[in-house]
Amino acid sequence: VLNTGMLFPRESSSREVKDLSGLWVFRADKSPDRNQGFDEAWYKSRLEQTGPVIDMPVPASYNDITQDYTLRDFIGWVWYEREVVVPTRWIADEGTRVVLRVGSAHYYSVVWVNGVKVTEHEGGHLPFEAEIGSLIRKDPTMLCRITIAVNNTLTLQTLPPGTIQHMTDRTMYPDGFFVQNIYFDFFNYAGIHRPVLLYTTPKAYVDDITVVTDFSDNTGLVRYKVSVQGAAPATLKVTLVDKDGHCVVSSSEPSGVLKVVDVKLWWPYLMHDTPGYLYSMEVRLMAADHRRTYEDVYTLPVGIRRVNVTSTQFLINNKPFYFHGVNKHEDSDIRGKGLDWPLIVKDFNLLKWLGANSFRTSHYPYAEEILQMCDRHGIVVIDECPGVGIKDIRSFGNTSLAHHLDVMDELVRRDKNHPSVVMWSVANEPAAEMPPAENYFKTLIKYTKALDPTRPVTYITDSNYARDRGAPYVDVICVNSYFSWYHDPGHVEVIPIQLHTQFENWFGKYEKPIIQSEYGADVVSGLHSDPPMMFTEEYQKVVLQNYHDVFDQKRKQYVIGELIWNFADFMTAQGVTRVVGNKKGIFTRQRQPKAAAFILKERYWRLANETG
Ligand code: BDP
Repeated sequence: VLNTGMLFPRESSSREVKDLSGLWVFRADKSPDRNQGFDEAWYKSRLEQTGPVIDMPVPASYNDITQDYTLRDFIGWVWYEREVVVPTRWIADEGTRVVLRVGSAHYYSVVWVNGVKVTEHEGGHLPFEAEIGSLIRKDPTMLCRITIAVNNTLTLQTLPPGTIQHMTDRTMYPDGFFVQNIYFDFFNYAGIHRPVLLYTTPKAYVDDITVVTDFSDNTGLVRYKVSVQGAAPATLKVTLVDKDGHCVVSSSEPSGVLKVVDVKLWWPYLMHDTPGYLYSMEVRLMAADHRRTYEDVYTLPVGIRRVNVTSTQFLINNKPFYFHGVNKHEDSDIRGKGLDWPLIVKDFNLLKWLGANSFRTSHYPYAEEILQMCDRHGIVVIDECPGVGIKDIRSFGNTSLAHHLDVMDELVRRDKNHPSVVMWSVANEPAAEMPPAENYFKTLIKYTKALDPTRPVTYITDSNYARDRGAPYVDVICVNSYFSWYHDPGHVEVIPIQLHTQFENWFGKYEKPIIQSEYGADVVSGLHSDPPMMFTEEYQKVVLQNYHDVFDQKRKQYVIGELIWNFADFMTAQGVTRVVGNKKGIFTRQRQPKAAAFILKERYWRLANETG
């Protein structure tokens, strides 16, 4: 289990943040074995001294930035570099820690500062960091040259898994030809996807905070634990402040329970007049070593709420919660999976327009900035790890499982304090019928529950209810189905009976609440036909209506949610079933509505009125 924290870098009276977003220098290593950069130690000098470089924005996927299709489809190491001027006051003072933090880079990263390796990290979608103060101090010029090599190769042991296939028939393929096979349906965007930051803390600092909330009558209970690094003994002051800036309770213990009288609970969007109510927990640390004293201040937003699951319901603050929401992707034109504020805010406005109260982070952890928006707006989140496409039996082996546990560890560490996150999803559509799936999911779910005993755990299945080996271990059954699309294409009349059977089978066997975690149909925006035909706006509408009729019967019993696939069209690998990407969005990739968006809007607002 990870023993250091991963608090989101926030400015405070004791901490500064320097955002390194902007232009970096870039080169893809197109040598046949992709290893020239390591052989020639490109990190030792400025990148432009070892070969040609281009401009590359950070954060962004590199794939769609240039006109070069070999870069769009590139597999292997790419090199990023940026020189930074570090404020003298950061390094003049040995009592200041300087931390380099990468929000996420896909997939494997190695980081050097001034030619010295400072860290490496496996996996996209999650942050990693290294302390670099002492290294910069060693350089008389106070230079800080950051080099990051990122490799997007996926293997059977990565998450998500993939395979590299070399085509050796020289009568058919050019020399060195190989492809990256993947088992998931979105483009394998790569590069530095989230901001790279430098931030400071004092040498003695608040390393981690864990908050678990509950309430009894009108008293809120905030169970907390603060961990401190760098010096002892420490005096701590923990203060909970409400939205108006009033201190409601405080303590000087590193752990304990704060009691909040007349608590204002954190409620989901549309369930309450003031959704997303957040207190601020200010943690003030005073510490001393033999040389001096340090003061560190970190402020964590805290939403007080409780989550429970029964055999037929999902309860938030003891009230039944019905998920009427979407599945999303981090995906847009040009920037690919790069964090983009205009897009994030637009998407939240569209969620509110729709009356959506929730989404699933299909199929990987989204940026923390997005979860912070969910906390503030009361949008409920099913937080999914990158366990998508576990289809090959070799991906159920011990190495894969060990990595999957590490990823859950990193994910829970990062997201444990978000009130919006109400459930963990450990995988999407794995081959759950294979014999090794039983032990794999049993171990994985048990481990996740040990990391966080307060949230339910699920994974998303498309297996047969009678043969799915992981379902016994989940708290909520999440089922994907595409009746009248991948099965019986063109026949919407099969939906009522097939969906009814699906629900009765799963509930009959497990007596657990069920979420329809995906359903939908592709539409090329602007295609029309009546009677409806596949790929037209009318067909998507009628598929949705047929699903909705069954949801309405079952939601009074044990169906606790419906998440459309997908919020917006998104890019995929090229293939014969994908017309420039997956078109199951109710919005286009440019976020304009298709006809079905209006059906969903009407429904979600009606559900909000009926179910809260
Ligand atoms: C589901 C997957 C999702 C796909 C969707 C589809 O979970 O990632 O994009 O099907 O095919 O099986 O549209």
